[in-house]
Parts: sequence; structure tokens; C-alpha cells
Amino acid sequence: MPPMVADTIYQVLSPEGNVVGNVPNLPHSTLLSLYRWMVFGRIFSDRMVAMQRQGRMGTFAPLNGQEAACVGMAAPLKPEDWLMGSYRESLPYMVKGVPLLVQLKHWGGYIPDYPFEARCLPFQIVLATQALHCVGIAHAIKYKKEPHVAVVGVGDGATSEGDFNEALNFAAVFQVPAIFVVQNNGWAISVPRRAQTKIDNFAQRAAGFGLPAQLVDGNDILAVTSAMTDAIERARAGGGPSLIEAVTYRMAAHTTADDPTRYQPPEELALWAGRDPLRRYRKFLIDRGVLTDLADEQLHDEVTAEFEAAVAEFESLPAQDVSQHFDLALARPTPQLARQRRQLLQELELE
Ligand SMILES: Cc1ncc(C[n+]2csc(CCOP(=O)(O)OP(=O)(O)O)c2C)c(N)n1
Ligand SMILES: [Mg+2]
Repeated sequence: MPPMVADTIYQVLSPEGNVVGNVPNLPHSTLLSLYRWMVFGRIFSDRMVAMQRQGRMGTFAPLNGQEAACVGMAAPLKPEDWLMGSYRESLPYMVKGVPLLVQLKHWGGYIPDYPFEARCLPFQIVLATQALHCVGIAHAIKYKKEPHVAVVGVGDGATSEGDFNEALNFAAVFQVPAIFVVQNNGWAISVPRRAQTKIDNFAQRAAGFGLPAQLVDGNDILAVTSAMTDAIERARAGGGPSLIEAVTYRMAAHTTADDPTRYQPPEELALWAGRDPLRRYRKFLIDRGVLTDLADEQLHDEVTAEFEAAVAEFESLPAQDVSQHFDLALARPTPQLARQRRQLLQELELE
């Protein structure tokens, strides 16, 4: 079990891609699959931003720089496990089984049709609420004596929300199989990480609630995967909840509606560029003979083709009936909602 107060950062690969910790015993196919998902995440994020700029996509929250934390939090889960997240967790969702087309639809303004089999709730915009949903689901898993776990991803800023702290307390008191993953990406829009807490790191929060916690290098896919695997196995075996802080960095804008050059120091960006999660893992795979330059090129081509095929499908969909955004929200709409519905339909000349 990890210590109650986390103060050392767990790392398997150095930023240069050298082995500095215990390499998890994973078959080559799994090592490659982790890499493929990370490459997919980078291409997905870059292409989504480009599409938004071209007017082909809605507002999007990029995940550049966070690929290791995103893939590592989801890859060790089994199909029956649950995963909850925010707008920053679209990549973990796809790793868990939410189709790319569903993510394109969600970001593109369609009512998202998440398949139940993926066991992901539509990602939350209201910060930290997903932590309570996760604990509720974990409580149900425990009540039904199922051998599953529920994982939730939240940001560093979301840890300041009451919902997050209530969720930690409930999870610890009821010893439910929940795992909290804090993706500490340095920023909550323009608010720096140091403005969120007076203590050294977010993992230390857990001790006050009676949860074990682990601080991991969130740009090191092997460290995140190992820490998650331990936490999941422990929770599955009845060992209770835990928290993992993945220390990473947002290498892009908060969303396509943000201009980070107004607040993000260029030297900080340069420092983190040297800690790129993809580059370091690629070097490890090449050193181990798991990947070659040629295979990497092919993989990039395959992933790009996969993305473009889904985009073609997305762009051939009939337009979303926007009245559904209102009609599916409340059984009896408030007067304000009814007014907004009318106004939107008039503006779009649909009424
Ligand atoms: C309850 C609530 N308050 C405020 C907001 C507005 N808001 C959207 S994103 C964001 C910053 C969140 O930062 P963090 O939790 O670190 O996640 P990140 O965006 O960095 O992944 C804020 C304040 C919101 N969505 N929900
Ligand atoms: Mg953040």
C-alpha cells in the first residue's frame, strides 16, 4: 500500500526516456498499445483544434502533454469497470471503449449517445461533480458485491470544489472501490496550480480523509500504469479507495476559446516540452526493440486514417435537432428555458 502522506514522485522513465524505476511486466503488445493510444491522443487533439479553427467542430479542450496520464488512468481497467471524467478526459474515455464518433458528436454539439458497455458517463463540465457520481457508482458496486472498480479523473482546480472533498470523505468512510485521479496539469484556465492549495501537492489531501495516495510522474506512462494497476487491484480485492496525483502539464490552450499566451510563461512551457510523454516512451520502446522508426511511421499513418474515417462519418450525419438540447434537459422546462428554446429556434430560422 502506498504511504498515507505522499511526498516522493513515482517514476519509471526519466524525461530522457531512461529506465529509473521498476518496469512493469507487460507483454510487447500491451506496451505498443499504450503507445498507440498516446499517439492517437496527440493526433486527435491537434486535429480537433484544427477542425474547430476551420468551423467544423465545436469548442474543444486539448490534451496535449497529458497523453500519459490520460492513457494510464484508463488502460488497466476491465470492461466492467467504470470511468468518469471531465472535458479533459475524452482520451481516457476512448481507451475505455467510447467510440471516437461519439466523442466527435459530443464536441460537435450532438446529444452524445454513450454506449452503456463502455461504462463511462458523459463527461462533466461542472467541475468535480463526476467525483460524486464515481463514489455513487462505487457504492453500488460494493453493495452488489461486484468485483469492479470506479475511477474518476479531475483537474487540479477541481480539487478546490466542495464536491471533490465530499466524494473523498464518502469514499473513505464507506470504503468503496473508487480511485481518484488528479490530473495536475499546472493550470485551471489562467489560475496556477500553486493558487489551489497551501500544501505541497494534491496527493497529500487524501491523508486528511484517511485515503492512501500516490504521487506519480504524469508524463511517464509506465509510472501511471503501474500506480493505477496497484490501486485498481487493491480496490478490486476490497482494499478500499485511493488517490493518484499525476503531475503533468497542459501544453496547449485550456480550450479553443482560450489564449494561454496571456498568462502561461514561455519558460515554463519550454521546461515541460523537455518532459514530453510521447518522446520519452518512444525512446524506451525503441531501446527495447519493441518499436522501429518504420513501424512508428506506419502507426501514425494508421491512426490518422482512423481519425479521418470517423470525421467523414461525423460530417455525413444529419444535423442535430437543437430543440432536443432543451427538451431532454428537464421534464417540465422552466419559463427561462422555454424562452431560450424559442429564441434559438427563431435565430436558426427553424421556427
Ligand atoms: C463548478 C464550476 N465552476 C467553474 C467552472 C468554470 N471552469 C471551467 S474549466 C475551469 C478550470 C478547471 O481547472 P482544472 O480543474 O485544473 O482542470 P483542467 O481544465 O486544467 O483540466 C473552470 C474554473 C466550471 N466549469 N464548473
Ligand atoms: Mg488543471
